[in-house]
Amino acid sequence: MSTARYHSTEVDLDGLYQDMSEHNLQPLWAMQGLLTPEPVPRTLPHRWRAKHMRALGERAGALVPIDQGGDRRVLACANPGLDGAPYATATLWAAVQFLGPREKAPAHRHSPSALRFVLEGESVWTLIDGDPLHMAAGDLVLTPAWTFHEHHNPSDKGMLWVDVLDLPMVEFMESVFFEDGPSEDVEPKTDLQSASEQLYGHPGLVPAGRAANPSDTHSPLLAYRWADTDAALRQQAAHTGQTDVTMRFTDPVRGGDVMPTLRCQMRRVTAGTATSTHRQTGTQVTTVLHGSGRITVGDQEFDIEHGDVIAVPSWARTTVHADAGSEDLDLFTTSDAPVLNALKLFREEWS
Ligand code: GTQ
Ligand code: FE2
Repeated sequence: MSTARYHSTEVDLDGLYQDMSEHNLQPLWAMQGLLTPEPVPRTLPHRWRAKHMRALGERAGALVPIDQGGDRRVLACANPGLDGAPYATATLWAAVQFLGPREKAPAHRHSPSALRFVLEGESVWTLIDGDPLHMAAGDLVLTPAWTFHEHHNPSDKGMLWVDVLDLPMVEFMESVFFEDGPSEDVEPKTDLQSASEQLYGHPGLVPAGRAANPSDTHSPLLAYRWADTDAALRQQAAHTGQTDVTMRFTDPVRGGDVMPTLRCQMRRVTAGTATSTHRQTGTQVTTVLHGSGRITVGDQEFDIEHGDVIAVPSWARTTVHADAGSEDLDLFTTSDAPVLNALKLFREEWS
């Protein structure tokens, strides 16, 4: 493997480029598209349709038992701009995970941070460092970096959710670590409330004298329940009279985002209305929980409905239309904004 060889019609210069390439050196003066006036994303605007993912997931369920086909029945959203990489955007992994009746995805941990956003069902428990977290439609469940996690479905109904991970960022920083968990065959505890929610799940209250672990950089609250998110959106809309409202999921102890690399927000667009246009640096992945409509991302327009996943490239303008005569459009979005913020790269614009 050697580096790119630059060319010139001038014989001396061409010879210089040839010799430079032999020493793996390149001339900045001949490069183009390096310091661009604005971001030039490789990520393309894209929509993965729920109906396709569901049909293919069901086929995988029949063909790939979880114990044989690997640990997790996950269909990764692969952005067509990323040369075949299994990434939804340049910075975010997004996937749909299926867990059939009585299936279990075994314990493991990894340096990338993860979250699950539940599309359907209410039969799965995910254990985060042993703490059992129930998963039901509309819930957000965090799997912070390096926490052990495993998924159990003790029911006779299948279940489906969206995973988002910061894996592309961690891979880019050449810092991926993975470890299998101890394989025990004990049935997990299935308390209806996790320890994390018992301690940190009360609005405006955190346990005094029980400082969150100072080495933790993530929210000690690991589940954000749909009933709370729904009420917050409904009341924000009622109070402000706005037809486009957003709630950000935050760390109840430190304030700020739920995990160091990932920002999570839920947006509600009233049926029959359109939003103004927005763009931000960094990439986003959006999942449709309720309603239907259209989203314009850059120069693409996509019809969207429950379960669809949409990739938004950096600095691409987005506008949302919620269908009239349908439910309000509820959109769950994960972005890399905390990372861009920390690096002073975050910009956003409404128009
Ligand atoms: O459920 O633990 O989509 O480790 C990718 C990697 C899900 C998981 C993914 C994972 C998981
Ligand atoms: Fe995992």
